[in-house]
Amino acid sequence: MSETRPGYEAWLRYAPVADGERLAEYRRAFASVAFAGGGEAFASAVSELERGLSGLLGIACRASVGASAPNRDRGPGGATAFFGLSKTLASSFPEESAKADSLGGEGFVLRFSSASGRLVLVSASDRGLLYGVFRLLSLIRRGCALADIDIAEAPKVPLRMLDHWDNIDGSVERGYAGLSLFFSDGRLRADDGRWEDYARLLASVGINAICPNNVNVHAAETRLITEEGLPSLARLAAVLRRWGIKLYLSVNYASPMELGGLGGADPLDPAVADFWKRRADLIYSSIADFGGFVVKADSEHRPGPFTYGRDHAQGANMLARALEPYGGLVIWRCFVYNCMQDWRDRSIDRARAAYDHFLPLDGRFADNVVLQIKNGPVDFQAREPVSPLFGSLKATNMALELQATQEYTGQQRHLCFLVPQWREYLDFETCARPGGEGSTLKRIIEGRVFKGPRCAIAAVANTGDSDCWTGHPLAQANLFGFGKLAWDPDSGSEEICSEWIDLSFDLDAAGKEALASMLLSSWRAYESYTAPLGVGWMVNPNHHYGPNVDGYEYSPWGTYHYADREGVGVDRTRKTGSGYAGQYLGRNAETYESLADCPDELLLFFHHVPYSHRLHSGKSVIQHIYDSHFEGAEAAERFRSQWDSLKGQVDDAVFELAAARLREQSESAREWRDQINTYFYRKSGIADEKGRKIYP
Ligand code: GCV
Repeated sequence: MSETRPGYEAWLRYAPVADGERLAEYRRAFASVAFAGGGEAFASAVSELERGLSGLLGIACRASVGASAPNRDRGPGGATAFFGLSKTLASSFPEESAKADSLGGEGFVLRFSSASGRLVLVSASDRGLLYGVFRLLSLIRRGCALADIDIAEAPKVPLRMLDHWDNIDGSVERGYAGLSLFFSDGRLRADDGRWEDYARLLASVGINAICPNNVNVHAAETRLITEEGLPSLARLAAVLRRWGIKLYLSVNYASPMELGGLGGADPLDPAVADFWKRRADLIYSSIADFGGFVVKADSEHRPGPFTYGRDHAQGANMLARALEPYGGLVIWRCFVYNCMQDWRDRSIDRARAAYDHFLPLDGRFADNVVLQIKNGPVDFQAREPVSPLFGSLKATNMALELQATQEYTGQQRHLCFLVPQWREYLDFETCARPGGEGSTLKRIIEGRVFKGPRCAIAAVANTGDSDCWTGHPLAQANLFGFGKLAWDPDSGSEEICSEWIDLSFDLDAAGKEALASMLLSSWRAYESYTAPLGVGWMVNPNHHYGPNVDGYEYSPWGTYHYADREGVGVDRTRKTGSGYAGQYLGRNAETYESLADCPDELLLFFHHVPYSHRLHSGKSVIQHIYDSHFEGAEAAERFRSQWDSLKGQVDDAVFELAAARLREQSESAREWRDQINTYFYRKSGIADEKGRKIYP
């Protein structure tokens, strides 16, 4: 299937190793391969190794598979590479097996011994074995010397999830990569092999859970958890299971009414609790390892417990009790705010909402409830501060929700590599611990600061049925990068970027450098030609693509910039504004509150300032707006020529596809530049110091 679909293999290309010496070394190491173990993902690990070695080394690896310990000795009948579960390899490789056991269910030990010439991969589980095989294949693809292979690792975040916003008619809310991979025409699609390929791709970067349907659960999707919907979902779950991925579902909070014929969905009504208990029994009778529910309640017109005068702890805990006997989770979203705000009413600040709703409930959620919190307080803008719920919630399981689908970051028509943005969020020090150190966002979602075992990271998926999965071939880097960061939130942007490039393309050194430079500068470029200094929005309403400075200014959505002839920005200080800055802890509250200390890139998120206000950079706000918009548009133009320099080194169809998108990006960036610059020139009447063309 892949041959006819440009970009389909993504980073699992397994293109032949070119270095002859290395090739010979690898071929020797895999002359005879022994596998020992079992489990759902075990067969996937075996087949992936065979597939990978055939592509990379051109050898048909003769994996001998058995449930018992293979013969460790070399020589006739002995193997050169051993892959197995710790319980089966314990007698042959005691040290590696003990280490693997200490790493838990998803960890692995991968080691080559130069003395014996043997390679061993051990894990306590079949899933860990699968992750180890993918790691080994990526090392081979990148030309790593066998003698350097000595890895013992486990994922740092237990639940690593992709949330699809797919509707059962096949459309995808905020989807920019074609139609749904899962649904079409009101039902689950027939599996044409793509689910398996998708699951492989996700497993290769350690993703271990997906939710296939939109958090906005409409009438038809509500029926997924019925006798008619579940058998087909069980088909999907079976494919995912082979790749260590659990299936979750978004559910409609009003299901007791829509499916159960009840008069309401009050979480304290025993009939409602009973409805969900019976529903859980039904679901688990079809999908024994079902992950749980994702719930968007009392948000953007979705039903929820507020209707019954109940709070979200009562709502979530009622569902949690139904899933608890099966080990299921309730992933309860904190994206709760008033979307019917009167723009005239300056006392309401949407940014405050999640904290105001959820902080008072800290400690009241059941153990199998995880609160899923968007990275920022508003909605996945190019730049937002980290949600102040992180650090403030101390007795609640938390999931960080990122958005890989580029709703507000160019809709996969613009190149915007989001890993550097996510890195900044993950490194944010929440100041939750006394002394204000040791409580970064990454440590919180690893479960190392507060309540932990169920902490999670999730991204809204950027995939669909487009040939290359992500619409824009270079947007694959965001999917790859999300998996890598979820596995290890300390991974660096440069390292993720260069690994993705190495695995996905065959570029010479200059080509690698050009592509890395494009990717690594793309988020800041996007930020600089769109809404300035953290103020956000300024996009066309509804579809959110392209500039429209006042598009949301007089709307009910709570997304304003308050530009007038004197200045721009939202006063969120305690002293004179909405008080949002006070939701942060310790020095963060002080920093954001203070006009003098607030970082430039978030200035207009926290303060309303005159255009003449001096930034830390030394520029006035208006000059920054002009400069950044000229520079951003220039960067987008530069991306085109950088990409052009790769012609001939990249598959033609992939090259053309990306080239067309980069052309569109540079045109769109010019439009952003001119609309934003003209708007602020007209408002302020202040000319560009550098005398560049600003349309009057
Ligand atoms: C799924 C934003 C998006 C909506 C999305 C919502 C959410 O408002 O524009 O499309 O709905 O976030 O995260 O629930």
